[in-house]
Amino acid sequence: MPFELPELPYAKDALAPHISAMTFEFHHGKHHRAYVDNANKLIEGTPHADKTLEEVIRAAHTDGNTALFNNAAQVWNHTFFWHSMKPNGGGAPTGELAERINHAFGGLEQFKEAFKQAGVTQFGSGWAWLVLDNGDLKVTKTANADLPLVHGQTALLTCDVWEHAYYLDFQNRRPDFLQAYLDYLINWDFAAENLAKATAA
Ligand code: MN3
Repeated sequence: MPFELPELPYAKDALAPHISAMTFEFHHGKHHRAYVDNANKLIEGTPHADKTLEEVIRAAHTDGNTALFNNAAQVWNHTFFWHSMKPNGGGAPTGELAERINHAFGGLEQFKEAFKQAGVTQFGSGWAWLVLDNGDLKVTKTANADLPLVHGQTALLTCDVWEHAYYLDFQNRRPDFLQAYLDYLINWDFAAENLAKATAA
């Protein structure tokens, strides 16, 4: 079954003024769609055609199939990124996630600083992540399409720091984009769901 471009989990103007409808028109409508279309072209008629997206990502990584890995991983990364944000996001985590954030980073403000630093210092294109790694929460960054799935980690949240993610709204000010993500957009409910799934397994 070919992969499909998932709908955004909110209206494309729902995260304005931080992320504009225009950004979503390009980022979801053009960039994300292109990754879906390219991945589908690369799996058509191959043994990958019947695999899940995660299976394709792992296989392409193992096989060193860079074109397929990049496109399939970017399909996954973008879907995960849309859910990592919500209208009226931000605020603070609660419950077990809040306890784990405090334990791992010393507090919410320290987490936000570490996450922002990861995003700002990712040279060129990539992603900042909150992950579960061997039972511990960590902030990481990856280049280009790389993702926690192939590093034995479970992703809890991500922010896209490719220029196409923020240039229309923030121009070159990547730190301001990351600050807006952390203060107004971050979806702690999604992170808590991902943590619950990972720790129940
Ligand atoms: Mn992107």
